[in-house]
Order: sequence, then C-alpha cells, then structure tokens
Amino acid sequence: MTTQHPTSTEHASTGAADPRDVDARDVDARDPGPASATTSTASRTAPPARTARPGSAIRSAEVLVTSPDRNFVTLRITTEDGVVGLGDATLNGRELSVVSYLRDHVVPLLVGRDAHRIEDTWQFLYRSAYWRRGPVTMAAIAAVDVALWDIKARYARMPLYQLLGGASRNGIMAYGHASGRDLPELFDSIRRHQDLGFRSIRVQTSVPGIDAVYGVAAQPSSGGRYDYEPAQRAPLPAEEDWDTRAYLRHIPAVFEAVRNEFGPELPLLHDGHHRMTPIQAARLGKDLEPYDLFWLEDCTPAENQEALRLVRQHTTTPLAIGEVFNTVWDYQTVIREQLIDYVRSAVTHTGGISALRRILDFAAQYQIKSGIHGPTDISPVGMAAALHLDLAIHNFGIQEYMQHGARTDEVFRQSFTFTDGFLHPGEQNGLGVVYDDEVADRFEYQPAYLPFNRLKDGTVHDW
Ligand code: KDG
Ligand code: MG
Repeated sequence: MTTQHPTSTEHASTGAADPRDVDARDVDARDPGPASATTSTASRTAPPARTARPGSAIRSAEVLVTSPDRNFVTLRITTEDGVVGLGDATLNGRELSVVSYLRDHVVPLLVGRDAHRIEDTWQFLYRSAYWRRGPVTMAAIAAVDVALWDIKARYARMPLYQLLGGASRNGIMAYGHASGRDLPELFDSIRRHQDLGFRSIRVQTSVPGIDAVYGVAAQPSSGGRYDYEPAQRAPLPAEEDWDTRAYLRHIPAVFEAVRNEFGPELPLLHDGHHRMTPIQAARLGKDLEPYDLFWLEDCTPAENQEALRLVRQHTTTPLAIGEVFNTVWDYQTVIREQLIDYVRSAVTHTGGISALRRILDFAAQYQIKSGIHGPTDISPVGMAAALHLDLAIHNFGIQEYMQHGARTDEVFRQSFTFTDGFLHPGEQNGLGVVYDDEVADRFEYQPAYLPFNRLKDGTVHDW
C-alpha cells in the first residue's frame, strides 16, 4: 500500500478500536473556549477562516491510498480536538491525479481552517482555484466536503443524516447488478441477487457477435466475483468491442424473456453506458417500453445535454443520467427541460454532499429523483455519504449498490445495513466508517485502467 501521510504520521493502529476515530465523546464541542486562542495559522499571509472554537481547527489532512480489492483514495482530516472525518476521493483509473491535487494543492490550504465552516471551505476551494469543475477538482473538493460533514456530525454526536434534516424514509431501496452471457446465466444471476435480498435489479447481457462487453460479470464457474468490476489491474487498458446495431437487435428480446420469467413487478434497470446516438437511444427506449423499465441509463454521451430532447420526444421509458457529471451546470438543460427522471451523480465525483444536495434540490422542483451512483469504485466512505443523503432528501428514487469485497470491508469498517432490499446508514456518529491503517497498509496501489471500445473497423468508440 502506499499510504501517504503528508502532514501527520504520528499514530499506529491497533486494528481494534482506531485511536483516530475520536468521537466528540471527550470533547465539549459546545464550549467555545477563549475567543483569543490561536491556532497554527499565525504566520499565514492569507489567514484561514477564523475559528471561534480553537479545538475545531484542522490539525492535519492525510491522503491515504490503498488497494484491497481495487484502488481507493481517502482523505482523513483531524481537528485539534482529535475529531476525525473521512472523505472519498477515488477516481477510477485516474486515482493518483486526485492524490496530487489534494496533497500538493489542497492539504496546505486546509491546515488551520475551522472544520465547521463547510460551505465557506467548499466555496473557497471551488472559486479560489480559478480553474473550475472537472472530475479531478470536484473529487478533491468532494473528499474535503464529506470529511468536514463527518467531523461536524461527530461533534454533534449524531449520525450525519440527522444534520441533513433527519430521515425522510425508513430504508433506502437499492438495486444490484445482474448479468449473464446468455439467458440461463442471466436468470441465474437475477435469482442470486434476489437471494441476496435485492428487490430491484439492473440487467446487462452479452450481445451475439460482440466478444467483450460492458457490464457482464465473471461467472461463478470462472472463479471470478459474481458481479461486474470493470477496472483491471494492468499497465494498459483492455480493449473491448462494440456494435450498436447488434445491441439494438438483441436487448429488447432479453428484456422480454426476463419479464416472462420474473413477472411484471420486479423493477428492472439497464445501462446504455453512453454508446448510442440520440436516434438509436430513442429507438431502444421505444422498443423497451413494453417491458416497463425503472430506467434506461446513460443512453447517449452525457456531454450533449440537448441530445436528450430527441430521445424524450420518442419514448416514455424513464431516463437516468449523470454519473460522469461533476457540477450542477452539467444538469442545467436536462433538469430545467425535464429531459431526465433520475440524477445519477456520485457524492464522490460531484463536489460532495453540499454540492449534490444542491443538484437534488434543483431536480426536486421538476419531480426528478435521485439515483446516486454506487459502483465498487465508490469507496465505502463515498457510499456512506450517499446513504446519509438518500435517507434525508425528499426526492429519493433508488440507490445503486454493488457490494465491496471482503478485503475492502476490512479496511473500511462500516455501520450500514442491507436488509430485504433496503440499505440504512446506521446510527453511529458521523458517516459511520472507520479507516483501518494497519489493514490498508497491506495493500499497495496498483495501476489499473478501465477498458475502452473499438468498433469492428477499429474505430475507437465510447465505452
Ligand atoms: O468507473 C466506471 C464505473 O463507475 C461505471 O462504469 C459504472 O456505469 C456504471 C454504473 O452504472 O455503475
Ligand atoms: Mg452507469
């Protein structure tokens, strides 16, 4: 593992109760202390946001990299009081860019700031960089934002969702990823997911004539995990192939078969993964209408928001988009013109809880709901942040949930539960996640890439 401790390396973990997981137990956060007390900021030319409570000044911010089942980047912020917050900064296949952004450009700005000033810190990081938006910047800001929310909730001695307004529901409906190379494998995968408790299921399948395709998992017979993990540890990205006409011919028949086998009730989802033109997406949406999808995701490349106008004119299949979006600006047209039904952003890639909440509040004005991104490349810290937000917002739709591997769960000790298809973030203070350095340090960063697509004639295509 490459665990990077740029500002603080002082502690050793026991593997049991993490000494850094200091709750506000021993801290009287309500006592402001002497207003004149100083922090470590005295010599700065641009003083960090002043703290009314010296103990809540940020003492250290550490960028942690580990690779238990895959690479994860985590930001750990510690206040002078010893209260600890975690934020996820994982950007699949480009992890070290966010490490550098945080370590080289953000951490030096954080030390000494008041951890309670979440909005001020968000605006400062967003605006003072001058170079706004983009996945690297917004993942870095997200990590800071989530870590500060975690800290604030620990000071408040509450699970984070309480600070976001409290629970709006009892549990969070989750969908899992079923896939198969043919119908028997696919049916088997759907049943396995039902056995795990999932009540809503994403369906991806191989397409005749295409050798390797997004979303189709290693099968149990191959010894691999029975869900889909696209990033591969290798020095170069894997090449997959693509043929849109073959895909459009095949998929409706798959959904017809699934409906016939599993009946009309089961919510079914499908991910087009940015590979269609607007007119192709419109046709697929129309062809899938008889099978009553919960949503069709990323049917066109998301950069062109206006493409969704054409798709929308032709089909009533609900549309979800946004896992590669970074800010509210990416949603401006699709939300205002009601071209989508679900917002797919991750807390991790969209500037954190503060920013995603703003997007979801905007969406709520148009009856558009959440469908927060939750693949395995969102760390348990990013997932926990999503779950607290899911529980609190009114316009919740569904939460994606791909279970992490056992080693990942050892690094990130979590408090969430998954029961009868519903997730819950749990009742521990803050996010409810503890990072175990001793376990994390066993797993060094390994270069990994997402695959890419080529058409039959060799042209690079959206993956
Ligand atoms: O890193 C890429 C994955 O997050 C993405 O391929 C997963 O499309 C995805 C999904 O819907 O979960
Ligand atoms: Mg997707």
